[in-house]
Amino acid sequence: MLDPFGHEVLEDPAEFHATIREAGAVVHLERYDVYAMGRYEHVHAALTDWQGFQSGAGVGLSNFRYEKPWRPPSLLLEADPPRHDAPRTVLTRILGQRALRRLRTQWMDDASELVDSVLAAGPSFDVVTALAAAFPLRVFPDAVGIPRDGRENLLPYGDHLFNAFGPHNDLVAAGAPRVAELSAWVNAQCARDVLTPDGFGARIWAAADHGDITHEQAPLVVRSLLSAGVDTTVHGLAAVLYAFATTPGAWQRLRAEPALARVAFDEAVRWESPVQTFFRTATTDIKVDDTIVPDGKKILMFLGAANRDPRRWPDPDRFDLDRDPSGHVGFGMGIHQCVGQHVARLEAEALLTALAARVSDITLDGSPVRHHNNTLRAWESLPVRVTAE
Ligand code: OW4
Repeated sequence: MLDPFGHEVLEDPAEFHATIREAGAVVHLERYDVYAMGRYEHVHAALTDWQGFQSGAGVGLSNFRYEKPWRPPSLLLEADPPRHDAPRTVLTRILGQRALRRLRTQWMDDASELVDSVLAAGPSFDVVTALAAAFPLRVFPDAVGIPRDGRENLLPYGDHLFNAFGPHNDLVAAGAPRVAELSAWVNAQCARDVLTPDGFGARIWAAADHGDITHEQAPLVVRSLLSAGVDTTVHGLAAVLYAFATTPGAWQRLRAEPALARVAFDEAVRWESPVQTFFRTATTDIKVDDTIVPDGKKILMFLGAANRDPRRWPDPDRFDLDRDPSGHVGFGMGIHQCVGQHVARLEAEALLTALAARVSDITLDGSPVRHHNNTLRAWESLPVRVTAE
């Protein structure tokens, strides 16, 4: 069997995903001694069963029962109830749709300004750097409230973090030299006195004052925003822009009905699954179909395979604005489901709306280049040509 974290699969996982789905509900991968799932039904069931499939032993390959984590575990991602719940409740409120209302106008204006400046430089550009990365980096760090200096560290930190959920392969080794420096910078941005008084970060500290979490927990909750909030949205936006550049008629459809921007983004998250995989750990011997997953073993859930499982999705490889993508597991499912998804959707809506108002066509203009990461499905470069009005 191929290495799910090898370059061949990272370049194009489709065939490997089909093999995993066809092999059964759950299949033992000898190379890593983990149990893999690729069918929607079973991935969904494992994500929902937080008591049987825990996160507290880590959601990467490394098993915190036996191995020391490379950084203090996330209070959200790498925790189980009851400890998970207080930080989760705090972030749910701070990142909820109601709380985001005050950002909406500003982000729509920011997106328009960014798109105008990109178009002013000409009709051909790399949509990853020019838009998919530029827009989140323009709005999200300000919304958290971190200083301007050092923001170039956010993407490399996230890239390494998402590599570190996988095995210790060449990708992790390549990131290792900068880990100490990047972690020190990220951790320093979580302190109360460096955060602006009106951002998500300040609200997390205010929740500590209010007694909802402890003051010791506050910086780690801020760290979750800086860990999970940048690379994910960059690659999610790249995915939806790639979908539009390669799906005949899709852009015209969005132009005719700009309110489709949000469902387009969700369909792209289903279709590309920017977060491809997460692990869980069996808390007891668990029977899945005819296989016993032994207590303490890691379960590798292929979100990307589940999101294209033909048992669940008609014509799954098609980016289709007429389907209802809700129920996809690209944001996870259950108690850990992406707490920042409304932020991501708002970023996507702002960027797509601004682009649709000014661009009548978008096509590839050269060969796209994948960025390989142990967890993320990503683009290094996506050259496009647009027709501006
Ligand atoms: C996808 C996620 C990813 C990476 C880090 C964290 C969360 C965190 N969610 O909480 O640090």
